Amino acid sequence: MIGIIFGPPGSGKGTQAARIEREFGMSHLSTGEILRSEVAHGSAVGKEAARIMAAGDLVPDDLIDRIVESRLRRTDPADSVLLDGFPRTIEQAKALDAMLAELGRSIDFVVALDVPEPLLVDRLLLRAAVEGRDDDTREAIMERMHEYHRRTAAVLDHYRRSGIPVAEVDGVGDMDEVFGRARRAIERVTKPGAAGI
Ligand code: B4P
Repeated sequence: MIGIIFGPPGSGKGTQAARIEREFGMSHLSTGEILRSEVAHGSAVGKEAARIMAAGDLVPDDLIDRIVESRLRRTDPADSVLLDGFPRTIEQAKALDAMLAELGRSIDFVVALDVPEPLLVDRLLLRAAVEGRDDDTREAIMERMHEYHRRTAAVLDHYRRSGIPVAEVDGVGDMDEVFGRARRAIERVTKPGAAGI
């Protein structure tokens, strides 16, 4: 099974992905986490990505596509994978379609978290105060929101047009409440005889 957790910055993708991973026995592949680890290790990829991420911009598609492709190729075909933070552009979505076609796999569901923008900004500013992430400054947050509307939001339509089940889940409420909604949406697809989400 291949799933995608989708949503704007601060919508709870990483938070919900950890819970979905445990509940459904999926491996979690977060491009944001991979990039932050490359930055922390000072690798060539990390050096290229650090400045872009701190400004709230998207790192180049070809770099991200290579990272995801190499991880997917190392995954056992029988393993379920949850993609978090990827794809973030139509180009990445098309690259993913090609990678999965080559591996004989396909996307089973997309869970899209819906949270109003003022709440997203509050959550990220709160995280800035706790964790001090380089891209959680007010300026970078506003740029991430802008990039989301400009380049990422259209990815959902790509999947709707492809006939892949897309579940829009209300991401407002406590983390367990949001997880309950996401879990029910995924179960509708993964349980035999389900009508889809
Ligand atoms: P990500 O790591 O994906 O960062 P994000 O969009 O902010 O999501 P994140 O998972 O961190 O936030 P979450 O909603 O879980 O990407 C970081 C950067 O990497 C990008 O800006 C970009 O530069 C680069 N990048 C990554 N993937 C890329 C790609 N494919 N292409 C190009 N560039 C890419 O949580 C946010 C906060 O809200 C947390 O503090 C959490 O505790 C809190 N929260 C979660 N759920 C909550 C709830 N229900 N109630 C209250 N608070 C909640």
